[in-house]
Amino acid sequence: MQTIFDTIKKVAIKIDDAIKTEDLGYSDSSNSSGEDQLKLDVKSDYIIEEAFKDVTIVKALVSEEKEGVLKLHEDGKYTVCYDPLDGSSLADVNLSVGSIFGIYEGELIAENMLASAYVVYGPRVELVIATKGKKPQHYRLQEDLFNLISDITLDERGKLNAPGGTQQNWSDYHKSFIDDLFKEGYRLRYSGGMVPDLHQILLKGGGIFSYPGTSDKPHGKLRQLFEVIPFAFIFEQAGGQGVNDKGVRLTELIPEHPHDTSPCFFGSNYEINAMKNAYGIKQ
Ligand code: P6P
Repeated sequence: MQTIFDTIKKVAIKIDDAIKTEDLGYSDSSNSSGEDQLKLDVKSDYIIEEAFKDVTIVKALVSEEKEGVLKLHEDGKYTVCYDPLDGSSLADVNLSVGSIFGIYEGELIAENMLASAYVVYGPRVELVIATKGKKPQHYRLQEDLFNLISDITLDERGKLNAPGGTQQNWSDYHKSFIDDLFKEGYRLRYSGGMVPDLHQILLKGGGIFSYPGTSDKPHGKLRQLFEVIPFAFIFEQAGGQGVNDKGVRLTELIPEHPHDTSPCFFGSNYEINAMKNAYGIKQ
């Protein structure tokens, strides 16, 4: 597995360089979800695909930017599912963006995830890696080396509230849940980039990020394989929770299609339990 993490480190340096030096315009293509692709989306996907081609323990790649499965090595053990540049449109207003990786063995279902990782491209390039049974590890790129900064542990209760989705399309009970958190003094921290928004909650001790089912997106917006399950794995390893709108652990999801989405809530225990109460979920 270490070879996979080392490859992610190499990819992170190349994508960070591309963000800083390449054209931020739109390509003439769209991704498998029908979203217009930035040239950076295509370039980041290419960088990752090229980097993993020589990693013989990787059986296949599945990218958020493409349909289907790219078979690499017949005798490989792991499948790497990734979002090459999540929130890429934020790069052209100079906000942080990220890459997300889920490492699976066998069928692409949440319980087969062995590790996940994400990279934040911001004022610094930072990397978080989570493996089963260990606290997530936080690294920072310093002179082309990723140095270990610390393990990540969420407090039982935090102070940050990152409410995603279009507010006019929230359910009444979701709106009152979010409003109640603000009445308790939570601070709004939402950039529109899942990776930096969740990174901030993880590093600042806790809180909650929510992207609920809404009237325009009843199954949420964020993809199970590439975004939701990898972060749920990290939040659970950090002592928090990741659940859907029924209170089901996102690390138990069984995607029917590689691009399935899910309503998602990631946070410390206090906030997730408050969400379950607001959603009428028995605890
Ligand atoms: P909204 C970025 O496009 C993204 O996929 C995530 O990074 C982010 O959390 C979410 O969408 C933002 O969506 O609807 O709040 O703009």
